[in-house]
Amino acid sequence: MKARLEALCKKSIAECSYEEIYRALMTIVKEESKAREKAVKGRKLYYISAEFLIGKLLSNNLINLGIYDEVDGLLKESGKSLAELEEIEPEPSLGNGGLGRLAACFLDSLATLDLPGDGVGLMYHCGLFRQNFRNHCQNETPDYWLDGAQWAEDTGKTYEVSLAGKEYEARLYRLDVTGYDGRTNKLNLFDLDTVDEGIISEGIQFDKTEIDKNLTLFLYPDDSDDEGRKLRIYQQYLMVSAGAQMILEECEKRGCKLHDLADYAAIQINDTHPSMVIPELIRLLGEKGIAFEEAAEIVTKTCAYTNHTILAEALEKWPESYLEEVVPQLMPVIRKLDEAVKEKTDREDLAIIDKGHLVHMANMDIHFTHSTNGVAALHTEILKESELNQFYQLYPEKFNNKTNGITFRRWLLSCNHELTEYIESLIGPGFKKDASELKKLAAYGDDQKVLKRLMEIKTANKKKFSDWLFKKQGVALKPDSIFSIQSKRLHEYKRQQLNLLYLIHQYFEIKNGHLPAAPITAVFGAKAAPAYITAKNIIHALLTLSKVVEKDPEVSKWIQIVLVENYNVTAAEKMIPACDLSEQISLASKEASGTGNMKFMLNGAVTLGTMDGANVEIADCVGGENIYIFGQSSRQVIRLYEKGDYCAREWYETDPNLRRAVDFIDGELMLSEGDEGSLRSLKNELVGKDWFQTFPDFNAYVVRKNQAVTDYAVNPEKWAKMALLNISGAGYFSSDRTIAEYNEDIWHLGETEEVSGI
Ligand code: DL6
Repeated sequence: MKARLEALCKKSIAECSYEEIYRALMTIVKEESKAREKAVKGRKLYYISAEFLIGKLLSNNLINLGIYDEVDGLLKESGKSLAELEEIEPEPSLGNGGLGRLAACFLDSLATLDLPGDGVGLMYHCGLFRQNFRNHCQNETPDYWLDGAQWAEDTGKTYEVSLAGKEYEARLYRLDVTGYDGRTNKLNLFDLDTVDEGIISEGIQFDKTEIDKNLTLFLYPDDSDDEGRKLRIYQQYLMVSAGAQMILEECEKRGCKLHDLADYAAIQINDTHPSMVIPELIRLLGEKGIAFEEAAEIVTKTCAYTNHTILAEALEKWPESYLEEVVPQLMPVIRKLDEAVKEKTDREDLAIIDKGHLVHMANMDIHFTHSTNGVAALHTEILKESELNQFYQLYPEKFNNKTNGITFRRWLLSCNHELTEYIESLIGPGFKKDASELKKLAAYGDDQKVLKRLMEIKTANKKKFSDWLFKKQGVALKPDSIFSIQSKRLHEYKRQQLNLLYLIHQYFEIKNGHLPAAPITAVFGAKAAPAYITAKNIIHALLTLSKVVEKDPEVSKWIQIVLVENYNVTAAEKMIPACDLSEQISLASKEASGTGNMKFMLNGAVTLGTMDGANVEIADCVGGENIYIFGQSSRQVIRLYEKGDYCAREWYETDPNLRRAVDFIDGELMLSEGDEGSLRSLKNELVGKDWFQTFPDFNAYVVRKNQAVTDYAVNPEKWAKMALLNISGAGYFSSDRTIAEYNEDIWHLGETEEVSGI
């Protein structure tokens, strides 16, 4: 390895700059990955997704290729460090939240399990946006992560895509996805040569009508106006049309007669963003001479759909007129699909095109794919029993659950070396390939030496995170406090505002001499969608409160509130190993699954959560005594919505503690630091609506969280045992398990051959 590196750099490692070492290592990774490419026999998966939140690649690839330790040693010998090397690597900005990170974990697991499966998506030039805080507010600027670099391989291939009657050339870029001891698959990303970052002005504003220049600039461009909504359709169609052409071309090259497409390809539609792949494939098959009915059947056999949310506003519905304008070639197909459905049933809630001329993408997905899955047991039950019950009655055989998972390579082996080594010293290396082996750790539940070492590793990780944050934001943390972390997209249903109310409550308690059992460091990582005003108001309230607390010497001894700027995969890799208490406090029934909850437990944090999403299964795996559950059940919540008589104001008026916390939001102290309009509006939103029922869960949350803080402070052995049992109970949440289930029940992927090929 040393000779190889030095030959590439043409000098000794000690003399190389980090840039030179980085480039040389990426070349070695490329060569090693190439050697693991294999041809495919039978079905290959195409996972189409608007997001792939893959994170930095180098360390993960070195681990997957089995050369991490060697490279680490070589660098150390030459006075260099892999950690510093990582600093110069750009962080790909191709995703937003759990949905995109899940897609990245799935690619890793597919390659690790030696399954043929590629990703299909878009090459965004500026990602979502870069977040910074100014005047206690979120500010957005473009995330120029690509910075002109040739980051993925230009295949030289282009596909013609017709948008609003104009032809565009979608260029195909490819990135290797190398599994842990497995095969190499590809991530296929499309882009237009004409996209021009120069049209961005004032933060992340740009002319939404200049399609040739703006099409792949941003992920999820602002859709608060008609132009923005149409731009989403433009983007989605570019992705699915180029993707569908590529898939058909690859299959035909492998000898597929298109009548047998389903024997060669399985297409997983990740949420509704890629739904247009259904009519597009039917259209393309039609061009190749296959009649509509047969084409629809082939596509139904080939495609499967994953639902990631029950939030109605996130299930896309496009006005027929927008689709007519942007993709007129698809509308005849969509209308025929709709007619086929209407021949079967006259139920309005099953129609693809409703009476208001809205096209329901999820409805099209369920009718014209062979599988619809939810992403956690509770989520799937809710889909079957209520949200999609009308579909479940029609197609019970299509519905199935695939509880999400995470790749342990990135979320343990790569982000927490100390813990990984320690686990290996206790139970051997088997858990790296077979996550269920983590169960063996439970045998050490009463071993004081092991528990002590586990807590030492946690403290070391808290210090590391604190050093990293100090470098990045100039904020110093206290590693002897309890680190409670809530990191996820900012959304009212995830209830960062409940955490805010708790912290205000604690502020009053401390002022009144009721001190918490341990100092609390409350860490948040969250981006708010730029047009989501309430989410931005919550960020503002948290930042303002952080300042108010910091300025109060009495309170700041006990509480520190920190928002990590520009939360992304790299930040998550630092935060998660440092967490004591994992905040998973969504309103029960609203979080489809969550995957942060899994990453935290795997790294020895204890969950404080509602019975929502995968928290329910986490509770099953660790046992009720190793998790802090609170709040209304999903049944209670659903019933309350059905009755429609939830009145936040009544709770506010009858609970003095709650009222005191809510009134603080736009009280004198907060107004002395923050913006009156924003704070008032947040308070009014809560008292007047509180759509995600924070108030009914407030007291239970306070009690449970205080219990956790007390256990942490007063009974460290109990705490350490809980941490250990969380790690040992995490095996089920490996994405290897999830992918094996998808393959077994939905994809049935083909074998691969040891020949370098496709
Ligand atoms: O399935 C991945 C991820 C889940 O873990 C989250 O619970 C869920 O919110 C997320 N869904 C989305 C889709 N849109 N919304 N909202 O991001 O998927």
